[in-house]
Amino acid sequence: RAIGSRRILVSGPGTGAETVLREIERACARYGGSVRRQSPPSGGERPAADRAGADTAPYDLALVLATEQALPVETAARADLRRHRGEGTGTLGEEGFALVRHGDVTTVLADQPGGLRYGLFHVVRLGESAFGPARQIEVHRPATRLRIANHWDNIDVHPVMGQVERGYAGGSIFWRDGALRRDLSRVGDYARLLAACGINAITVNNVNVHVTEAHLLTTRLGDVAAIADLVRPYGIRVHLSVNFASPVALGGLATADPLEQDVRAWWTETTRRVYETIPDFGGYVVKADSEGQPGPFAYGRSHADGANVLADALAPFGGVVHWRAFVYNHRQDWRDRSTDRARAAYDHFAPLDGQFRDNVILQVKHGPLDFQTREPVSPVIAAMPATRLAVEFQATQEYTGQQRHVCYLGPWWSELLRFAPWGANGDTVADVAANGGLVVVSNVGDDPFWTGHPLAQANLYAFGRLAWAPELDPAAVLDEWIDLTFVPSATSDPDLLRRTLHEVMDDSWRTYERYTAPLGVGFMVRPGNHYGPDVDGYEYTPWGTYHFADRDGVGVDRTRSSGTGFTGQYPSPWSDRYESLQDCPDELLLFFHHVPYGHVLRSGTTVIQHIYDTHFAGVEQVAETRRRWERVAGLVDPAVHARVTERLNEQLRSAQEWRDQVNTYFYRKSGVPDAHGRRIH
Ligand code: BDP
Repeated sequence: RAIGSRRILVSGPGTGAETVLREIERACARYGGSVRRQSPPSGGERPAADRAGADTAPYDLALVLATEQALPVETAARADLRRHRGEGTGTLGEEGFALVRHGDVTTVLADQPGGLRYGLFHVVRLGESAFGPARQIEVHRPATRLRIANHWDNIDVHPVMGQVERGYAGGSIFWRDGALRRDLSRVGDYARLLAACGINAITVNNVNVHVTEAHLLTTRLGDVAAIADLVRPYGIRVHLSVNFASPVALGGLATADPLEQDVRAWWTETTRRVYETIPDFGGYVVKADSEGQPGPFAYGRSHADGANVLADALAPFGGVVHWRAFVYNHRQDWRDRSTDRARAAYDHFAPLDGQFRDNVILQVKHGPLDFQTREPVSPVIAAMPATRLAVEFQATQEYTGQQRHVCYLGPWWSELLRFAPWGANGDTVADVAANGGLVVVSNVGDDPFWTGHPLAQANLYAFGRLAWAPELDPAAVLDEWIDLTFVPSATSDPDLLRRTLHEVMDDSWRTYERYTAPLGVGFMVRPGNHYGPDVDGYEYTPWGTYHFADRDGVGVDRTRSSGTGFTGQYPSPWSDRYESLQDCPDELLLFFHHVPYGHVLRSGTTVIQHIYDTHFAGVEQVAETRRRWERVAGLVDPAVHARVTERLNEQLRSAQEWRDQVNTYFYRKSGVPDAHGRRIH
């Protein structure tokens, strides 16, 4: 609408600019318009705008997207950018852009075509307001270089895990019936979608690399190349999860010992072939010595030895290894209180700081355990100043309702990214990840709504936006997503729709927390599929995930003074805050301390009463959410409304089940009745 019959100038080198042009054509077509392409005159003739002199105005331009070099005219926008650079802004880099509005022309300037693409998506987000009154120059650059979606997809359907491990959105968008899908149209759409969120890389197979998937590195490499071709126009690079034992499994060698010359040669040659086929290949992801995956421990080598071999093979081509820090003993003796799974990543990796090559990125889960609803930040993030670190988040809602429950994770991730491990004036988690990357386990599949629960799309969007700009307010990010997804202005009551979606989603992660495991204790889920409550399900297993509830109290003593010493893995001030029973944040109390049920929280309530109160409140909030959703029945696509309604019904059922099992369990253990006399079975 804002552009009408006026002109759009897109100017920049290569396929990057072509992608932007195509996006504009699609956008115009969507609103009933069309685009007549007009190439700049060639053969020594200078572009029309240039001949005419100083500004774009005579050409009736509404929107300009150009790399600075390729801008055919000297415009006010370029002058602004120059001035801005003079003030120390520096370059915009591969992906950054500047947005300026002068008179009635909106200009996106970039150094590289990638910046034009992100600039265009920014204009789309702004909508009509990008064409409003003049505005000051805005400069946008990603805070984090690598912003990656990991897919836990298998080519074959795994007998236990299915096709997408921990996938709640149908089958894989890449693989079907043991092969690359014939119809890959969704992959192209996915690339657009990722680029629009700000994500610039993907892995296309599970971190648990089974036999079929291991061959993606060699005999099935053509499949990876086909995916890379589809996502490249959107600036998305493809990485691959590889099996550490590939030299044996694929190369027929007798060993995968990283210090063996044959093994090094195998990785070098294999990697050279990968780059021959996919010149912009991103690199490898490795889960080693973890949950049954092979690794360097089998040969008495360290994880630095293991990672460096792969890194050396990738280095000549600019590739990186994401080496996962999720290494722990999953066969521990539950009777032995001295081992603590939370300690494992730090114990394994912190001593190796400084030993990794520059192109090794240690990929650390955000918490010390495993994507629970609430965990402290992993101490590894503050322990390895000489190592590039990437922080891993989980959009696929393994432990947060499996895309049957509404759980907008933006507020949680924002809190984690802003966390300052060295205290208020020190670097944040986002700062630490700037040079390594932020990784999200994708929640996308071949489901008609992409993510099973239509509202779970917001999590992928929020990850991309926060990875680009961690300082963004997650509620504002949600607003963007609502406007882009539901186009509220197209409905009869846009305010009601927007307000309702905020009411349903803003606090949904905390609501989920209220009716599930309390105060940071975690893992009260059903073993195996991890859905629904089973308070003692993991209590006597070898997985290292315990709550130690007995008749007197609950929680894991991870203090230095009397527990596992885990608090000592944090720098000051957090090591002392977590150590102290008085100062430890309530929401993490049971992660760090074993306390009696009568222990009074900082909030003034006892632990047992807090458990009862939050569980009753959580269920009421879900019931309220369902009522609110009914109000917008006429305002959204009926199919979306119906799917969300169906999920909310299940969420309410499940929340009641959680409430009843958790409350009853603690009532029976403690014998303490609810102070408000509510019925506990
Ligand atoms: C756990 C999942 C498991 C993954 C593992 C991992 O239950 O399926 O393989 O994490 O991240 O959360 O490697």
